[in-house]
Formats: sequence, structure tokens, C-alpha cells
Amino acid sequence: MQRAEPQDFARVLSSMCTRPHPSARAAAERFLATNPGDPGTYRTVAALEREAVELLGEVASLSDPAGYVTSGGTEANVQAVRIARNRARGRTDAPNVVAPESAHFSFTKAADVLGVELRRAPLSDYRADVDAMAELVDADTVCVVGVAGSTEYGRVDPVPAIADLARDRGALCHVDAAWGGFALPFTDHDWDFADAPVDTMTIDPHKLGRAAVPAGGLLARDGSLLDALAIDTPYLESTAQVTLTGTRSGAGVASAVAAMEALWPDGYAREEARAAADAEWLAGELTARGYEVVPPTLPLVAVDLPDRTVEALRERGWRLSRTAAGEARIVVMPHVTRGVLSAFLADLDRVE
Ligand code: 0PR
Repeated sequence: MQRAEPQDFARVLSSMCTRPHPSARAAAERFLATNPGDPGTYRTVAALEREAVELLGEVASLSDPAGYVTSGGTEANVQAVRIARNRARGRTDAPNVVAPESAHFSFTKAADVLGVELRRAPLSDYRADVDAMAELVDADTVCVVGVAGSTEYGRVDPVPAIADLARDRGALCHVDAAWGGFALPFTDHDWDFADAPVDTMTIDPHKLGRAAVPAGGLLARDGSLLDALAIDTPYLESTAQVTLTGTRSGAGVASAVAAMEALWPDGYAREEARAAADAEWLAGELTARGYEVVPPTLPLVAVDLPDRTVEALRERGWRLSRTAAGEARIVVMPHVTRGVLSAFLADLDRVE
């Protein structure tokens, strides 16, 4: 690879990752060759991981949090389902997980690798419909999932009602705030551990948290939930491991701490306000041009553009993805500034 450079973010509207915060980038470089998977040997990064979990707990309103820095939202979701499945051993031979249709495809992977049935309930106005979910819950349900910031439309499910449903039926409640988790504290949505009896949560520093990839987050209300994941590690100094991967990225852990120290809470609050205003502005501009827009809740705008328009924009270098229903998705990440959006609209006007 003759000095290949990573692609620039200037025209990337489809990504849930962004430029890392400068101190997160520097921390990632410093910790490149460390392995928090072996905390007995790599003690500094192990201590940093405890700090990362403390800080993630603050973001998600959980005092005394348990958890770890995962490789991403996928691993955190897989592990949450694994906790629920393992804790229900002896109670059911045919475990199932009930999730809204909007749940990320990582739950399909979780169901596949864990031998769990995934039941998806239809939505109502792009959010989980708790009555429809309740119909799918039965005695074999081990986990009920809510999404706080859906991948396609940025919607926030009614987490307290979902958590009540889980509790009433003896299942665990998992909230997937992989993307939304760093914006939601500055909104009036009920989504965190203080709002409801949530058991586990996915909240990813490498998305809106502005850490370097890979840095996902799994939080659990208490350490006993993680015990369901522990396996023995006979030849390491530490005697058990709860993570899915073995050797892990110390760069992700260190950069997560650096980003959260730099940005929690004021930096994230400022960015949430900026992104919310710019998403509203973009939605207004698109509506004024006659396009159908799914109004943003979190800073993600879905707009119905003709196929040929999306293709023409892609040819001009814009990286745009589509929802399953076909709308173009514009994720207003920190690199997607008003200037970027203005340039996008100018190109949209040119190609129409
Ligand atoms: N949960 C939610 C709500 C997500 O949106 C995602 C990823 C995950 C879990 C899984 O997280 P990891 O990808 O960290 O394992 N959502 C985006 C998606 O799949 C991820 C993404 C990121 C896509 C950057 C593109 C991209 O450039 O669409």
C-alpha cells in the first residue's frame, strides 16, 4: 500500500463514525500496542478501562456501573443477549428475544451465534410498539430490547414501558443506545438507567462519543449480570474473562477515556445542540424543495429522493446510504457541518 490515505470525511453523510477528537486520536496512538484483554500484564490500560466504564456510567446515569469497552455495538449487543440467555439456563431450552423491527442487524447475528430466536415486533410511527412487543413475549423470552436512537431513522423507543414489560414477564431489558447514547442526555427522552429498570445497555464511544474505532460500550446495572459471561482463564494473571474477544484494542479504550474527559458533558451538549439545529434546518430546506422528509428526532434526516438523484449525488462523491424503505439517510455527525450540508444542497439543486 503505497502510502494510502484514509478517505476524507468531507462528503460522508452515511456514517455513524466521525473524526476522532484530537486528544482521542493522540491517546489511541499512545496505546496502540496494549491489550486490555490481559489486565494483569497491561495494568495502565486496565485502569483506563475502569475509568471508561465510570464515565460511560455517568453518561447513562448509572452509579457504580459494570461493563467494558467492546469492539463495537455488535459485540455489546451480542453480549447482552448472551447474558440474558445464560441467566435463563434451566428455565428454558428455547430462549427468545423480543425486539422492535428497527433493531440493528447485530441482533440477527446475536440470535444466530447464540442459538436464540429473534422475534421482531412491528413499529408504530418508526418506534417500538409496546403492545405489539407484549404479544410476542412468552415464558421463553429472556430479553426485551429497546432502541434509543435507531440506525435508520434516529428514533427513540418508549424505554420505560419496554423495561416494565421485561420486568413483568421475568426477562432482562437491554437498551441499544449505540449511536444515540451521547446525544440523548441533552434531550428530554426517557432512555437511561435512571428512567427505568434497564439491565444492560450498548453505548458506543466510537460513534457520537468521538473516540477512535474500535471503542464500543457495554454497561450493566450490576456486576452480577456480567458473571453470566465469565469463563476461566487458567494461564493469565487474571482468572476469568467476560469479554467476547481475547486480545483487544487498548487504543480504543484509551481514546474513549480521552474523548469523554475532553467532551463530557459540555462538549457533547454543544455538539448535540449544533447537530439538532442543523438537522432541523436541513429537513426544512429539503421540505421546501418538495421532498418528503421523515422529521428528525435525533440528528438523522431521512428523505425520499429519486434513485437517479441519489446516483448523481454519489457520482459527485457524496456517500449516502438508504433505509430499507428506500429513503436516503443523512447522519448529522460532528463532521457534517452546516457548510457540508449547504454544499450538499447546492449539489442536489445542480443534479435535479
Ligand atoms: N446498534 C445500533 C443502533 C447501530 O446503529 C449500530 C451500527 C450497531 C448497534 C452496531 O455497531 P457496530 O457497527 O459498532 O458494531 N450502526 C451503523 C450501521 O450499521 C454503523 C455504521 C458505522 C455504518 C459507520 C456505517 C459507517 O460508516 O449502519
